[in-house]
Formats: sequence, C-alpha cells, structure tokens
Amino acid sequence: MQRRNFLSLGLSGLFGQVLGKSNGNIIKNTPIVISTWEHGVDANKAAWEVLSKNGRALDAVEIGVKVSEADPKITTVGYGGYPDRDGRVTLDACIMDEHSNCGSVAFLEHIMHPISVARLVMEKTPHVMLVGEGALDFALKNGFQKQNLLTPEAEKAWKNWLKDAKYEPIINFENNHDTIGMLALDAQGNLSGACTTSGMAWKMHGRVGDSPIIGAGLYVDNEVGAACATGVGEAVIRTVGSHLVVELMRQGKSPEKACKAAVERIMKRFKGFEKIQVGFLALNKKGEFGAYCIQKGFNYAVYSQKINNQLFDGKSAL
Ligand code: SD4
Repeated sequence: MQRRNFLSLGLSGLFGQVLGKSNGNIIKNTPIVISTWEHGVDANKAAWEVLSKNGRALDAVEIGVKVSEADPKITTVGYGGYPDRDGRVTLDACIMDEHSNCGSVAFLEHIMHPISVARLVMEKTPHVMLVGEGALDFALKNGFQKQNLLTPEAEKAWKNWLKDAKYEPIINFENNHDTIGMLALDAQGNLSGACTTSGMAWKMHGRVGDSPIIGAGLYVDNEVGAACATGVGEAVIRTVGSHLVVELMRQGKSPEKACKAAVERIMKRFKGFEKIQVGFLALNKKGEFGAYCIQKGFNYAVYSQKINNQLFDGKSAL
C-alpha cells in the first residue's frame, strides 16, 4: 500500500481497503460516492453530507466537485487550474442525473463553478451544451460572478512553461491531482455523475477535452450504472469511453472489468498509448465499483457506510 493511502486511512479504512480488494470491489453499498484522484477525498466528504441524509445523488455530485473547483491548490480543476498556452484558464464540465437529463459547459472562462452552470443548462434550457462566450453570458445572466481564475502560482507555472513551450502532457499530472469525476448512488437507488476540469495544461486556446462531453468524460444510465474518465481526453473521445464502460456493464461485466475492456480498446486504437494516461471509474446500480487505467498511479476515493472515504489504487494495464 502506498504511504499516502496508509496515512489517510486509519484502522477502519485499512479494514475497508482489505475488504474492498479481497472482494474485487464488489461490496453492496448504498448510498455510495466515488471520485477520481486524491482530491476526491475532500470532495467525497461534501457529497457524503448530502447522501447520508438521504439526499439526491445529483445534489451530492454537484456539491462534491465544487470543493475541488474552489480549491486553488488543485491546478487541474476550476480556480487555480493551469491555463492554456495563451495563459487563459478555460473550463469544461458536465453533469447527468437518473432521468438521463444532462447539461454541459465547455471552453468557459471566468466562472469558478462550471459544474453549477452545467446543471443550470440541464435544468433551465432546452439544450445540453453551451460553450465559450455563450456559456459565460448564460452564467452571468443567472447570477454567477465573473472572476479571475488565474492564480499567481498558475501564472508563474505558465511563464515557466513558456520558456520551452512544448506541449507534452505529463502522465498523472501534478502528483495525482487531476480532473475530478464523481459518481454517486443515493439511498433511493438513483445514480448521478459530475465531471469538471481545467483540461490539459498548456492546451491550444479553444481546445475542449472529453470532460464536458456526455458519453466521453461521463455517462449515467440509471438502469445499469455510471462511469467517468480522467486522462488524455482525445483518447477518451475517440472511444466514447464512459458510454462504452456503461454499455459493457449492461452486458454483464463488473465495473472493473468494464473499465479494463475500455482501457484495452484505447490501447488497441490509440498509437502512442504508452505515453499517456487514461483512467476509468465505474459504479453500478448495486453499488459495486471499480476502476482501471493505462499507467500505474491512478487512484480514487470511496465513501459509503462501510468504506470510510478511503483511497484505492486503480489496477493498470502497464
Ligand atoms: C481533458 N480529461 O481535458 C481531461 C484532463 C484530465 O486527468 O482528465 N486529466 O482531456
């Protein structure tokens, strides 16, 4: 077990980790929330506040990922996110509920909580997706404040990057702080999911990744399960990864096996997969969860009555 896991677990966590792994992550668990990477632990705490009071999974995932969006230390999501090659922070996010309602924003600037704008797109418009200026106008008209999201630290990192200005995405960027994807199953047995990111650091201005694309970065089917993705979005979009994971669960695969098959699909189709990371996380209708990724180092946080908000290491192909 890695040191950070050990430190964050405590005794009940350790028990849960063994339990989780020895059963191949097939613990019946309702409600439950799972989310990508180590910062998922703090996000899960906020989501659990909702779920443990019999709240709706949709509210839980929105409230949960907002924690990461507002944290300036997380340089891959929301405020404090690293900018594109022109020094502009542009955000992508989407949300999906148990009725297959979904909302999304992409290439959105100046708004700290793109996930809440995505939810409003879902609830207040006839559309699924708003981008760029249109998404910003919509947010401002609905009471969101315009903010500078480029922190001094992120600006410094960008200026440093400009010296070479090479676009070479780093595997497991920033010590396991990356896009947050969160999936929840509530006490009523309903699933929802959310995904939010500042995208790949130093991307071209205007680039949109998988995270706001329903089916790629996130997919929820309340009859079957939910899945989300992290890593190089271009590879995820090409395989419509999260939708693929859900469809594989529909065919009877466990969450982990479904994620593994989706990762293998990417490795078969994506030249140069050895140099990139993609990780999938999945939760089915029974509260079983699992993950799989290309490279070692992907982890995810799980919070339920039985599992005390602990980190699991995703199994990897390489
Ligand atoms: C993107 N998938 O914009 C996001 C980035 C990410 O872990 O998830 N990094 O392509």
